Order: sequence, then C-alpha cells, then structure tokens
Amino acid sequence: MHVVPPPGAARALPPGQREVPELPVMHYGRVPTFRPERWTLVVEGATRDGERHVLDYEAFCALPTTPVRADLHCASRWSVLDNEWEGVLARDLVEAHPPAGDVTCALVYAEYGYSATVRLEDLTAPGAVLATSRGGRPLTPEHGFPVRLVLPQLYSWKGPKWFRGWEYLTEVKRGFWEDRGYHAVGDCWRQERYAYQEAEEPGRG
Ligand SMILES: Nc1nc2c(c(=O)[nH]1)N[C@H]1C(S)=C(S)[C@@H](COP(=O)(O)O)O[C@H]1N2
Ligand SMILES: [Mo]
Repeated sequence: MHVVPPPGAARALPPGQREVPELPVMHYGRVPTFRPERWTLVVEGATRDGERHVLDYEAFCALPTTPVRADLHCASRWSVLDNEWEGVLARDLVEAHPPAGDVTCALVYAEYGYSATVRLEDLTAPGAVLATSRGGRPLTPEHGFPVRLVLPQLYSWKGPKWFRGWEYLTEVKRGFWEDRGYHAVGDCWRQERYAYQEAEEPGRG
C-alpha cells in the first residue's frame, strides 16, 4: 500500500515542509521500558457494544499486518519521505472493535499519558497503521517500540509512539498538544498547526 498526497496535489512535500534524510528522535519525556507481560492495547470509550476491549501483547502480535509506504511530516517543518512501515491497519482494529454510531473522533494514547485528538475518518484512512516495523526491522525503542500509530495525512504529533490504545469520543476531547494550542484536526496538507485556525474554519475543530 502506498499512501500518496490527496488527489490534485503533486507528489511533493506539504506546504512549508523540508525533506530530511532520516527520522530524528523527537518526543516529550522519557523512552518507556517495554514490559510485554504488562502491555495491553485498549479500545474504550463509546464502543458499539459499550464494552472496553483489551488485547494483550500476544493477541496483538497475532493480528494480520500490512505494509504501508508513507511520508512522515512533523509540525516543526521537517518531513521524511517513503518510510516503509508495516503493521496492523488502524481501520482493521476499528472494524474489529467498532465505535457507536455517534462517534466523531478518538483520543489516541500512549505510555506516560501522551495523547492526541484524531477524527474517526483519519483513523480509518487507508494508510493509517499501527506500525511495528520500519524499513523491514522492528521499531527501535526511541522510535516507538513495540508499536506507534502512523497517520500519514496528519502532522506526526497525532501519531503516538509507544501506542497503547484509543478512546472513542462523541465530542472532541483535546490531547497533549491540542491542549497546548495545537490544532484538533492537524491535516498537514492544509497546514493545520494551531488551535486558532479552528475558529477561522468552523467545523474543523
Ligand atoms: N508518545 C509520544 N509519541 C510521539 C511524540 C511524543 O512526544 N510522545 N511526539 C510526536 C512528534 S511531535 C513527532 S515529530 C514524532 C517523531 O517521531 P520520531 O522520533 O520517530 O522521529 O513522534 C510523535 N509521537
Ligand atoms: Mo513533531
């Protein structure tokens, strides 16, 4: 699967981005220690059946994976093109553990309380993947081992490294950066960096 820019856009960088050859290590806080026996992936909040769905590491590793070639765009203006991710399509997890009918977005979250607000349509977009490897190798600890969420059409703060699950929401709840002045949608092709832009285009908040 190859994720390309939206229809109409040339195969190019989103506006305001510059290409860098390799992923820098960039995150808030410490790199967590992975403890497989304690690790879980949780789908909770407004689920269709009202239940909280918990997968242990063994169950997660048993899910089918898909390769996804996609770019990664940081809101601080660097991009790494053509990352070869492989992992569980977020859409597959949504289908296995679906939301209630009135869910519009999700709060995706990671170790240490990092979180991000993501619209349901961005979570179920074709290239959205819970990546466990990059370039044919398992993720390294500093790049998110064992799993990171990759949402190619959004700025990369929307994709937690050390991903642990999401909460389905029927109204917007702001995550770590959204709470600190960043955009609730975060579409990199529309340069949605800051929360004040939400007011300029009502309905995209
Ligand atoms: N858990 C967690 N995930 C995170 C972050 C973070 O601070 N914590 N930062 C995000 C940001 S802003 C970027 S640019 C990318 C950087 O990924 P990299 O370190 O693999 O380059 O991770 C994203 N995922
Ligand atoms: Mo970033």
